[in-house]
Amino acid sequence: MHALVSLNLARKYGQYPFSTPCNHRCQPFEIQTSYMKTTTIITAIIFHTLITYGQEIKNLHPTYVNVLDFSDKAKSEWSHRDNLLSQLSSGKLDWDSMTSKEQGLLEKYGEVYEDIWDIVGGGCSWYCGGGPIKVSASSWLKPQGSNNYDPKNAHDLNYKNAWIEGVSGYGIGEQLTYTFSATAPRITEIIVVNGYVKSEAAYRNNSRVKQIKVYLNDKPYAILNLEDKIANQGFKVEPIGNSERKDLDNLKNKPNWTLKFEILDVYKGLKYDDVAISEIYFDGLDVH
Ligand SMILES: [Ca+2]
Ligand SMILES: [Ca+2]
Repeated sequence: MHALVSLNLARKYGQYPFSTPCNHRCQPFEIQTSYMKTTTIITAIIFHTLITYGQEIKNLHPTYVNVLDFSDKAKSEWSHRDNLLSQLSSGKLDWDSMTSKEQGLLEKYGEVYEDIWDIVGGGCSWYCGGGPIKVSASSWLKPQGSNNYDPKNAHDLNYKNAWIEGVSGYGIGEQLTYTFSATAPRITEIIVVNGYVKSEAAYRNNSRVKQIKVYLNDKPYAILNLEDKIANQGFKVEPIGNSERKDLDNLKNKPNWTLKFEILDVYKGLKYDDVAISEIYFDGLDVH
């Protein structure tokens, strides 16, 4: 009697001997097998995703951080430089009659830069070979007085004007997109001027970017980790762009390519949740 009860209980709870032909009583074992298969598949997917993600996306820190000086003292020196250059060009002054301090000033600031806000200057640069044909953004702040915060400000080669995202909160997920023609020279360095650098107060009161995710043709490419400084922050990258450049006709027929910069994390401003980027610009190959 006891043995029969045990067998019935075993049947009821799915512990039927494996050698017995399968029927509906086998279901608990099938469910267990199915569960194991599902777990194995999910684990494989997660593992694959981690490997793929790890291979595709680089976590980059700046290879240099060159601090910028927009203080009143620096502005006064630039103004003195402008005055000296104007006297030199009009013949009122020559190099030998300048004091060593004046000569030092001209050597420090050069003559290719238009003013203190000029990023690239009129000399030879990667921009002689072109640059992005368009800069767009997912949002931007409405103009305030004579200031605007349009996406083009992120690439006007001028430190004074900034792009500021226009959504409420800290703009996580907001994006800037740079479009390049197929013939654009290749990029080996992305340089970011973080925050609204036109003044110390504008920088501190507005928010800055801590991490930017870069997409190449909409595919994740790298994460840039930015320092909280008024500076040019340079990130070296493997050449981005078209490398087959000898056949110009063929190159021209290739599609445009894009670099997208997405805000991932921020340094919070003292007053505003407006996140600013004064400039993202480039250096690279294929020029001269
Ligand atoms: Ca700018
Ligand atoms: Ca905002």
